Amino acid sequence: QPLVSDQEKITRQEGETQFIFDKISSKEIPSTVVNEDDKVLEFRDITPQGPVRILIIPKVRDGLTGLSKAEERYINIWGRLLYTAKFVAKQEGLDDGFRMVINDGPQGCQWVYSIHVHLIGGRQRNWSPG
Ligand code: DGP
Repeated sequence: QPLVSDQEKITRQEGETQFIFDKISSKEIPSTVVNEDDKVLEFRDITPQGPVRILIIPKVRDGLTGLSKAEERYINIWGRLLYTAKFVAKQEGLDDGFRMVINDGPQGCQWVYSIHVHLIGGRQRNWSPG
């Protein structure tokens, strides 16, 4: 069973990276939603790279494109993304642990310039990530 639909992949190719998650948040672009409330949305990453790959985004991001652009007033948004991971991890059965990743800028391999955190789990990881 694929984690994401073909329709979602096609839509992604046509999208703009800075706004793609805004469209996912507004449901203009379909995604496989794991959970949501009034502040955050969690959905499965389109890239099939492991058993559990989830993206956590804020419903309101205030134009913020990445961690390097953050200012103090965004602390609550970032805190909410990280705190949310605890509940998603439990829901996904990641009782033995998981990893959180934030990519920033070209050297950090950021692809989508709209704030998000990765929740990665479901198999043993190594350190350092390389
Ligand atoms: P990064 O910017 O490097 O943190 O990576 C962004 C992630 O977003 C990448 O792992 C693939 C995922 N992604 C990109 N476009 C879409 C999309 O349209 N739908 C979903 N579900 N995931 C996407």
